[in-house]
Amino acid sequence: MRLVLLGPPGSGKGTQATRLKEKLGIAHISTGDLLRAEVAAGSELGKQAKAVMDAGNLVSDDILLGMLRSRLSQPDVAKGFILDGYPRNVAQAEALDGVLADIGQPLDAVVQLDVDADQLIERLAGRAKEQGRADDSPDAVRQRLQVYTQQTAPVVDFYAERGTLARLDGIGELEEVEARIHAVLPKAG
Ligand code: B4P
Repeated sequence: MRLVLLGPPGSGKGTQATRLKEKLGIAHISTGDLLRAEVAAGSELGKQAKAVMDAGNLVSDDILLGMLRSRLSQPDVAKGFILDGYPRNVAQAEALDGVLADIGQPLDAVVQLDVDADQLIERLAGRAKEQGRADDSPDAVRQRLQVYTQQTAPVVDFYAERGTLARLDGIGELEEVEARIHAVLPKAG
């Protein structure tokens, strides 16, 4: 299974990808986690990315594409993967097509988690209290939502036009949202 999870910040992409990874036995590739690992390691890339992320903006497409290519070349990806947080603009969606064509691993499904802005703001405020992530501050969240509307929402149309998109209600108990995702995934075999 090769799956892309789309949705605004706080829609539960990371939360659901973690659950699906266990059930489906496939790799979970979160570009947010990859970037945070670079920041934590204090690498040059991490230093460049930190200020951009903390302000709620997107890190450059070139950096992301390099990270993605390298992650997709690892052996665990052969069993399948859930891509969480990528693509975040149409240029990234087009780049992803190219990378997946190169490795002969086209997507099986694209799932969009729909959650309204009030609920997103509430969830991210909750996480800000629990985890203190700099990009969950009210200013950064406002910016992330704006970036989503301007740059990431067109990615939903990109996949809808190809007929590969399933749009789901991302509000509800974690188990309910997960069941909705399983229901739209193509059955193996
Ligand atoms: P991400 O790490 O992708 O952050 P996110 O959009 O906030 O996460 P997600 O939607 O996964 O929310 P989660 O499940 O955690 O990106 C962070 C930053 O990295 C970006 O702003 C950008 O700067 C950079 N970046 C990443 N990818 C990039 C790319 N491709 N290009 C450029 N830059 C990139 O859930 C959030 C909260 O909601 C949690 O507290 C969770 O417990 C709660 N929650 C989840 N499901 C719930 C439910 N059903 N009910 C109630 N609460 C729920």
